[in-house]
Amino acid sequence: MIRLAKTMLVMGLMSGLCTPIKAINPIVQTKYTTDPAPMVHNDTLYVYTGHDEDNADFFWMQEWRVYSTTDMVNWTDHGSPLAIEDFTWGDDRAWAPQCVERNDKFYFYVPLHSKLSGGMAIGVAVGDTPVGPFKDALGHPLFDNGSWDNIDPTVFVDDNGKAYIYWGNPNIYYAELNDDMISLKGEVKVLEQTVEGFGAPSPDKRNKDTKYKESYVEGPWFYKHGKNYYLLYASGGVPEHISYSMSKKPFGPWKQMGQIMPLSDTRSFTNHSGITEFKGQPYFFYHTGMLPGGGGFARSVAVEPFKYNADGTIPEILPTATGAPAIATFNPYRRVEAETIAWSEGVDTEPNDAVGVYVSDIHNGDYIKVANVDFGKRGAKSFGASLASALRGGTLEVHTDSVKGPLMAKIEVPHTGGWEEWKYFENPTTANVTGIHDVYFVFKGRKGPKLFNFDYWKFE
Ligand code: FUB
Repeated sequence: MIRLAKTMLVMGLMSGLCTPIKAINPIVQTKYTTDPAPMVHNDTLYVYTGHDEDNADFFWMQEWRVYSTTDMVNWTDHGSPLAIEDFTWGDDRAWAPQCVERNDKFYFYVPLHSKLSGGMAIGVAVGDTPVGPFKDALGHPLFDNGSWDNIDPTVFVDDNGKAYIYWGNPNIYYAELNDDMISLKGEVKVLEQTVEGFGAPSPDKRNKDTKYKESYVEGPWFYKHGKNYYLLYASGGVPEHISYSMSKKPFGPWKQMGQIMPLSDTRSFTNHSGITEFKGQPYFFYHTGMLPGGGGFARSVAVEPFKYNADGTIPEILPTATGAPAIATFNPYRRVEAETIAWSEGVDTEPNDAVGVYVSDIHNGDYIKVANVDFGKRGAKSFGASLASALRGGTLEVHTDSVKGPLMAKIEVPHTGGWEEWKYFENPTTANVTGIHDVYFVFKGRKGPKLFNFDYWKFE
């Protein structure tokens, strides 16, 4: 669990703003998240991430996670639908993933350490929904030759149905995928890097005494916008910034186009990017070390909106704490998973078989913010929530506009018989709130112990 005692200060410093309350970056505060891979499906934007363990001293990563949004400010935690354990042939390093859709199936490409070869390998899992469950599609790696280069797969399905995969550190590998998305068509090739194409020659041809500013390192992100193909990548050695190359064809020739996200003090020596367009707006995803306790092995995913230049090039994008503005209001008159969060402090999430992901580790003073909630013209009459406590519970207060804003509803949570013994509690609201507000679920109780777990809520 990540305690966010200094969060607001950090966010304020990062953005230079004095209104840190508007921070949405990093987009997940309950866990350290890495290597974002966005994907839009229907009306929802999903982000697939890695997960840095607390107190790690390397990328000892064990699972991949999924988060989604429909408004760009409130993110739902879908837990971890894929982990090292799902690949019998892999044993460590759940590094940068990407999930793509084809023919109503979702193909989840991942790098992980191979027990078979002793190097890194590329695996592919398949699922029927964007949030899984996912299963190893092959029972063996998609590509495994014993090399440590095999990390960070990126896949793109072109307008003509052809699918391509790129990956690699420090070499860039590429191949075409068959229509089944789980086998390679032809040989895997190594891309010849040049100064013109990638800011530096291929690694074995680089001059040791030359500093190549934009040289390719890792984390490719391959996609098309308009008539141009793009390969974004972490560049310049360590610490990394994000650069990109463009081409008129899927396999080049590539032209290096400069930096997208220059080096800045984000406390992470890696960066990893992904781009998608959602409801007509392009978004750039990346990671920083900007949560409290964050750093090189405790990274967090962030997002910035941007606009392509008229010629298709990408402008410089700087990390901010404010991130992307809301593109829709939030409807409170339905069951909402408690793990749908614009900002939180102190809490964590956990899964169980009965209810899926829920909010856990709730202590006195912790809170969850849900942004841009539209109560309409008439307001809400009652508030209900599904809660569980193995101890003496505590109080769930609902405030508007800030942690200490007007009280709108309150539930005294008793002992329910266990941390996963859920009971639904409902009370009349204490104030008639109309219009659009940020809502804060503020948790109060005895200092020290966990108070209760929180599964979902609803206004009537
Ligand atoms: O997250 C582990 C590794 O760090 C990724 O595979 C790289 O892209 C870098 O972000």
